[in-house]
Amino acid sequence: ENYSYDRYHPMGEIYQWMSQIRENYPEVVTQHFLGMTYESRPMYYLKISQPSNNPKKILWMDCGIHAREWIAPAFCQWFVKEILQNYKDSSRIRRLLKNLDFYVLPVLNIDGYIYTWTTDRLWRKSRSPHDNGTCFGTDLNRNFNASWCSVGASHNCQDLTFCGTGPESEPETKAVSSFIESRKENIACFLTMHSYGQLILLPYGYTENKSSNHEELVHLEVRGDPLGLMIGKRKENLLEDDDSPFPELQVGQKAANALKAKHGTNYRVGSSADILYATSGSSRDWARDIGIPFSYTFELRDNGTYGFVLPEAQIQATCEETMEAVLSVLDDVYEKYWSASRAG
Ligand code: 0X9
Ligand code: ZN
Repeated sequence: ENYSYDRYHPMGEIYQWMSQIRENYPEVVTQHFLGMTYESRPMYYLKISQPSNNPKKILWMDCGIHAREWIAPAFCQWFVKEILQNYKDSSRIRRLLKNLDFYVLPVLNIDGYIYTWTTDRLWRKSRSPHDNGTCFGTDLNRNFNASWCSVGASHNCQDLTFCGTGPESEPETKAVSSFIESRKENIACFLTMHSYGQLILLPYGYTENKSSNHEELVHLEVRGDPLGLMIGKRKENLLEDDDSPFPELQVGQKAANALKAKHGTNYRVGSSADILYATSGSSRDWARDIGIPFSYTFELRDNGTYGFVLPEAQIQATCEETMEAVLSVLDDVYEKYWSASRAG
């Protein structure tokens, strides 16, 4: 109720916030255990769900895979708050919740996040020990099973981009990937929130040579399309207009426009390898590889003035504009899956 969403919060307060939210909104929110961190802390996600007769899809959103990117967990909490405060009155949010359940993991890298509060504000990785305890931490966004440790990642534990001892070697990665894998047929949208850089990034980071549109089609064909909504449409798009930008790009660009309309903040949109740098083992590429259609990495404010240490005075505006972008993506996900097939 009186939680300050324009402040950063230590992990203990975020755990309390989750309990409070679930108690305040029992009819829409449930809290679920996902797994344990290396240091044996429980990982929970919140599920926001409304009863509906429609076959629902899932939005997955995680924040704080990188410990020092504090604005990301702040956004996950903001997002949950906004949805809960508005779902009764906002027809836009009601429409989304009729068709989508929201799964929100506010802090993925809990051990690292705590370490940034207690010891080293700029810590990035997890906290598992390696090389006989001489160095610590895996970059969890290099630890997924997507062209693991091939580019933009390191086998040396001293490095910021240490990929771990194998794909999914870290318990935090494993917890997320097992869960996503078990629900993948139903996940329509995968969003992973980072900072900084003001970017909306789409697959791929590990190669410049894979067209996401064609890949998506292949995956949908392989795994089937139980609702019968995607394959035909995508094929049609591809045949009719095959030099148009990929839908992921259009959807991302529209989201960046919606974001900018709020406070004037400029974002760039593109594939990771094209507009940022090559990375392997990222969660977003992995999500795409297992067939999740709308997969994005968001890099929130700023552009380097404060970097990871974004002042609390910017939390509200950052979250407000990011909310616009995320809702824009979700509106498009809704359009792709439901509205055309239902005549409005
Ligand atoms: O390097 C990263 O993991 C992300 N940047 S950050 O400054 N937040 O660490 C970018 C990840 C982009 N995603 C992929 N390349 N897959
Ligand atoms: Zn990051």
